[in-house]
Amino acid sequence: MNAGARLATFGAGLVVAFGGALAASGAVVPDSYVAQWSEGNDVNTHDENGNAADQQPTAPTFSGLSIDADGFVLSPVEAPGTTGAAGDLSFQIQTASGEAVREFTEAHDTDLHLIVVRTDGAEYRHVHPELDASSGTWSVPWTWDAAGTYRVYATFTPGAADAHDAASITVTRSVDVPGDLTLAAREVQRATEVDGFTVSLDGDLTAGEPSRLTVTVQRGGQPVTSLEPYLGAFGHLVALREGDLAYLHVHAEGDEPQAGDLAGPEVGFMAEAPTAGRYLMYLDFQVDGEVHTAELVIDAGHSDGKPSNDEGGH
Ligand SMILES: [Cu+2]
Repeated sequence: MNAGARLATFGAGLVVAFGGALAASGAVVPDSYVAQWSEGNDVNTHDENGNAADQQPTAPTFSGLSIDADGFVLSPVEAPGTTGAAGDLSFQIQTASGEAVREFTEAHDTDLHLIVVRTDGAEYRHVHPELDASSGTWSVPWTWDAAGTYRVYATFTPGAADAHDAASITVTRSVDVPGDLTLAAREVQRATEVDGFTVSLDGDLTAGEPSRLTVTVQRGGQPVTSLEPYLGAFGHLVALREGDLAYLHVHAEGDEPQAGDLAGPEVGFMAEAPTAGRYLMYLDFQVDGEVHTAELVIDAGHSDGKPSNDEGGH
């Protein structure tokens, strides 16, 4: 699945539409949520009622740069050795002394989120492996479609189910897949097409500040109002910093939807870019029971008011 290669690039004119689109969206962010962001809290630590856990006021707004975090380690990743070979991708979350962790806490409808992306930002996948509780090994059926060096991110919350004030943890490793390689250049892309949907992104990332982003989903020129809940929100947005692929925490706005709720065409997110520069964004959204992934690229500007480079390109 290399959606990036066949995606049409739309004009940068959408950039300036942000103010109006936001006003029209009617998206509401609870004041408390904004306050938490202003204080620099990692809102990933919220419990199931959306209340932020009172901890880690200085937590960084990104992670996913290390094989270990908070005493948990991503084991070496087992996967097919070549492209096209069917097999499993498997790994363990281990303690620092190498013991497999077997207890996890559900977050966003699952115990562990696995993101796999090639280092150029192509070949993105977001899957939910299954845990063999007896061995502590997570696995998911796997076939590499293309050669390259991949970053594997596991995001999870360790501990028993009542540990709802625990922060989620992201650990990462690189996996090499041999073969002929064509790397993709990642240019700014504010809108894209995937599976017949047009997905556009309004809003600007500003280094060091919470930034509101609005995603709009259309099909055949018509707004899509039948977005279904997916992973505890009406869309799941992952942002990676180009250059080191640091993993940003992005949070959907609003209360967690209930089964049967529908939304759209706009979904709001809060994100904080630690630095200026380019960010690779991946939106998973669900319509009619099917999950689609839109790939978008935006630049974060400086907090001194300098605009991002989005309009000029590189
Ligand atoms: Cu996930």
